[in-house]
Amino acid sequence: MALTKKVSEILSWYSSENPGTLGNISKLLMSGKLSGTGKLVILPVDQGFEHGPIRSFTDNSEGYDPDYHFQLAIDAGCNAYAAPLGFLESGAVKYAGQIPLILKVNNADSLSTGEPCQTITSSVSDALRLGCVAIGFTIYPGSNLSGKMYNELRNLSLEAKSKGLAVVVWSYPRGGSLAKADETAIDVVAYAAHIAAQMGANIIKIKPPDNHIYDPEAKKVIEKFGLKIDTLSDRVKHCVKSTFNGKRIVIFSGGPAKGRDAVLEEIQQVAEGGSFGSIVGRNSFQRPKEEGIKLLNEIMDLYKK
Ligand code: FBP
Repeated sequence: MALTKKVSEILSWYSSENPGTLGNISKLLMSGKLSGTGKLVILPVDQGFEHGPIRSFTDNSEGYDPDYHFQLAIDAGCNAYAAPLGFLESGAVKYAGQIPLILKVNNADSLSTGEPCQTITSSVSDALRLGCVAIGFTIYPGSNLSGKMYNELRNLSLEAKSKGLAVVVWSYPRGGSLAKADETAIDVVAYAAHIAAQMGANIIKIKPPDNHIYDPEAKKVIEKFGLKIDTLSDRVKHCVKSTFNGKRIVIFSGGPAKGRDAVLEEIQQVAEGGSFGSIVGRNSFQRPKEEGIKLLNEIMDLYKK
């Protein structure tokens, strides 16, 4: 399929990558209902691992079935489906070739306590065997164990890219001296996005930031230069700028389930701020299927404007 001008422009920002990795980034950008627009809507379903099955799948119990999520992502026309090893293994043969897959190669559960950290749960070989276009990896900037995660990301990225895969990084600040409210502070989220870009992420996934500022030194700079952080769209603009002045694909997560209007209002602002898309899990698979598809399509429409 011929690439659109927009997708070619985006790929030009990744010119140090090999043809395999570039091809896989382009597969992500050229699939689903947003194909060719330079925007992405991805379905992530790792919440069963991260939050447990009761919290994740009881609202819509069809979600206990791994096939459900493959079919939801395909029927909704998402650019890709991201999940841990077990869910992908379960449907990779049945749905082979129907939607780009991202293997989430590290995970954390909600049962353990202590400093937040993710553990490697699958490999680059698994991703290749399952026909994935990318590995997905979470880092927790701020955690006292962030160095361990950065180091693992560095090694897995090197291997994934050398084998032609793309790398998607979930960059979620937490742990260390960060209080819960600091995890989405504008300076912290922008910093986390920048770290992921510096680590070579091809696609960066962050949470929508709020107007709280964590670091007093950053606050001084924000005030001195009158950086606009009042609206969500201002803050998204700042995060996009923080990822190499918009030359990295940065997308925003959906968060806990909320009403349709609240989801669309938030994503409208995220889109206005120049986001390259959204990654929406609970807000899609915790609704009845038709409603989930409708909402995902309404989200895609916001990115088509
Ligand atoms: P949601 O749209 O459900 O928020 O999914 C996005 C996501 O990044 C998932 O991939 C992940 O399981 C979840 O958020 C983690 O959220 P948290 O780290 O806040 O528990």
